[in-house]
Amino acid sequence: MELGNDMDWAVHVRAYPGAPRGGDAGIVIPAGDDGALAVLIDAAGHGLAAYVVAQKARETVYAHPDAEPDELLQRLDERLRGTTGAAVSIGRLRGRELSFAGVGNVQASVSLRPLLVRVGIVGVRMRQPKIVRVALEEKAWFIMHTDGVSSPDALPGGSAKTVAAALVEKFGSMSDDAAVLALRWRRSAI
Ligand SMILES: [Mn+2]
Repeated sequence: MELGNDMDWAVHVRAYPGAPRGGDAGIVIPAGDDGALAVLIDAAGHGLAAYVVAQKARETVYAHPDAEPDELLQRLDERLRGTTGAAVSIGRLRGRELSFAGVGNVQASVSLRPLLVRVGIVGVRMRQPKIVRVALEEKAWFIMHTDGVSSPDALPGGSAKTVAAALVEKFGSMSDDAAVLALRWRRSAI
């Protein structure tokens, strides 16, 4: 399977209006030509305090770019102990296979079909994360969004950058940080 650089992805974050920084953070780390790690973080609260927690989470993700979603959640749970914690959802893409796990209220979907996230707060109270495996077909969108964005009932056309920005604009709350991560394969494997 040759997917090359045909992954299209973007993260769009809008901090709580008036706050220069917030607790929502999205990360995509490409893995070779046919995969990626995608993480969306919503640290509890907003503003600078939440930003500091999100930065700790971000460092942990970059320190373990090859980790599976459940293992990475465990590492984040350890790293965020003593903080107010975060909701975190993680997708590991290998070719067409997407492995997903999430704890807390960062929702995820493939083609608008929700993926299961577990109740909890990473760093505060977390049960063993559960991996869900689904296929990510050509042009199908893997979308994650924080709870400052309500679940979309339809997806706009266009690139990942356009889609992520449009979802924050249309479904984002003005009383919380709002973030969307959008990722898809642009075309079929050769
Ligand atoms: Mn939030």
